[in-house]
Amino acid sequence: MTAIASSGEAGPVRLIPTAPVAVIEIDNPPVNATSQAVRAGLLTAIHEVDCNPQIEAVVIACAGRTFVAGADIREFGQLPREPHLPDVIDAIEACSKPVVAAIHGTALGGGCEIALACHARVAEPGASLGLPEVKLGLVPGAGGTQRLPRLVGLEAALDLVTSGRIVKAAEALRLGLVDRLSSGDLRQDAMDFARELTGQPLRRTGERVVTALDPQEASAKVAEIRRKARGAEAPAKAAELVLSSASLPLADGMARERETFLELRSSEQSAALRHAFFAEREVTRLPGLDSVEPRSVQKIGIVGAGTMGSGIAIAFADAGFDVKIVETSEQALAAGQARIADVYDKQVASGRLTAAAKDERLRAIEYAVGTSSLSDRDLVIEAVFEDLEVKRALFRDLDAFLPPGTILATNTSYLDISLIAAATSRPADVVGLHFFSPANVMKLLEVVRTETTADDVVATGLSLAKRLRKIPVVCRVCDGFVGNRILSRYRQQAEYLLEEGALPHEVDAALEAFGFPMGPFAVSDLAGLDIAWARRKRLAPTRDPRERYVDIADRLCEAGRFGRKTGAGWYRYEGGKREVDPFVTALVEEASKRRGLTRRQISAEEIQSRIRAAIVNEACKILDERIVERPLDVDVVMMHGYGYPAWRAVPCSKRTVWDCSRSSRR
Ligand code: T1G
Repeated sequence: MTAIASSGEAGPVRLIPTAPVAVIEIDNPPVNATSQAVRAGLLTAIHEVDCNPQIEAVVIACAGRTFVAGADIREFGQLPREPHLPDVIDAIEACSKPVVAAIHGTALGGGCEIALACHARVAEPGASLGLPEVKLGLVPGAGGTQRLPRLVGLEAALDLVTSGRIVKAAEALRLGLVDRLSSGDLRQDAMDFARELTGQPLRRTGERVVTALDPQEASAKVAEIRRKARGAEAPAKAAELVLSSASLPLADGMARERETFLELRSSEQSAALRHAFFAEREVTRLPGLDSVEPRSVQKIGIVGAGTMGSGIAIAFADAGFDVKIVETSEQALAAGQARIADVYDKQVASGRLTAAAKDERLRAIEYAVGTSSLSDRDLVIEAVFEDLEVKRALFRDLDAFLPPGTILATNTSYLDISLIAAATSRPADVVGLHFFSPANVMKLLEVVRTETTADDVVATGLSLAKRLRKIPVVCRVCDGFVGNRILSRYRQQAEYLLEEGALPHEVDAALEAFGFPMGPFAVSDLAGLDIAWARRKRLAPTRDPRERYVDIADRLCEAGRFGRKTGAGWYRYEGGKREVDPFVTALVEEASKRRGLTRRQISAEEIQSRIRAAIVNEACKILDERIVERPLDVDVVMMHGYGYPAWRAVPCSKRTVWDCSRSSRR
């Protein structure tokens, strides 16, 4: 084997010159990203193939776990170094001999673009492909917006490029993105296919023609993409580039694409999204825990089959754990079992789950009345009524019979876990695992450690999160931990704005324009106002009388308006449609009068900057109190717990803090 190097020594690309079909193998762990060395090695190898008369065709394959998963994102902050990926990819397409891509794992971004430039593509059935650049605030920068429509047509290309959606091999085959699925030996199948193509006219993707969309249909699609992007720049720019593939020659389209890519790569939105990408991975590594072995956990016990308990049971069953969920009565247990079955039925009905998979998941969940059947569990998590004494009593009972080493976890949202742990003889085995509702959907998991929680228990929380395919954030005990603590400040500022002149739908609209999926008042109506009301009433005796307290939500609850579930809350819901309610407007105006405030028009910009400042201010206090180790911990909580738009420069990024300090000086 000849190791092809970019600079004389063995590099990450080697040419295996087996005749008549050679293999170019990329080996650049962990995901074969197209670093400068890979690009240089690829270019050298493809030229070698072109010049070697013994080689009649070539396969591009990757070692390790995946085909090329994209350009090396870590290089984006540096000066671009030649050879640039578009040039390497053009050389692949221009090769005088058939080039076939052998795809396993995830061919993403630049990896998908390499595959697009090959003359054919073979994929393993378990492989997936996509152009997720918009999720990094970019557009494909090496021909994706021009070659994908030439293979799959404009409609499919618009969907994939502007959403960043990743498709499995079967769908890729249906779309024409992949030519064949491998029945066994991927490389051999690709080499056989390359051999078949020898001597035939080469199928260069760039030479294909794209059928244009009707101009009205095209502009309607771009408008819809822009609306869905809620201020993110990349999707609409990507749409324009994809549409241009129907009217521009390849070289012109590529030039325009490259210009847009370079412009976005230096944008603040892309810098924020790249920070978010690496933060989501860095957050799973806690300083001081990297050498700590997590405990072995397979059998999970869940106490409480309500909304949270059922969601947690589904999350663990989906991840392949053995689950036993218990309640205090047959009736409550049956209600939980029905709730779980309903979730799976909906997934089967929507095609997201097969009936066989549903049955397998349901078989993984056992049900029982009472806690005594949990004695064989490796970890027991409670999701019972949010009351400290109820939880302390439960942990005291569990502690009496659970074997040593079993972890006791609480799903409490607010309560002091140290006090719950103190009710047991094993405080080191007690940890918070705070799921966000719906627990089987939301990615965020707050792993809450007390001063006595053992390191290996915290490490177990991190390991469980990975198996659950969730994103963990380790934090210490305080009221509301990270997410709910910031959320209460966010909501408090939103209610101050009501007293000063804004209305609920104006605050919601401003924050949805900022990029949140839903404003705070609409979210409250969805979650139910009664839950927070119960907490406010519990905390009332200890509330600081000096702190400005807005009682509008209390008055809504006193009027029986708990949100969607009662047909009215901050809004009125006629047939499920959210409508502004004059009753609420009157309540808000009356609150201003009681506060002695003259209402004023408040702009969306003021609403956005005050809410952002409230979030950042509380985040800084959390960091100052060492509730979390790093600013990125807060960023990840806000993104994955509350839908904070990552492209806006997440709460604790330098840019946000600077913006907030500047706006507070105005
Ligand atoms: N560049 C650099 N490092 C990367 C990387 C990338 N593209 N992708 C992953 N890593 C690192 C990651 O930080 C982690 O490192 C390790 O690999 C494992 O990743 C020109 C411009 C491929 C589905 O957006 O979606 O191509 O933390 O923990 O869960 O048009 O990684 O161990 O030190 O995520 O198995 C487009 C991004 C780039 C794909 C694997 N490509 N990556 O998931 O492992 S822009 C992407 C992923 C581009 C072109 C444009 C996932 C994965 P560490 P991981 P995983």
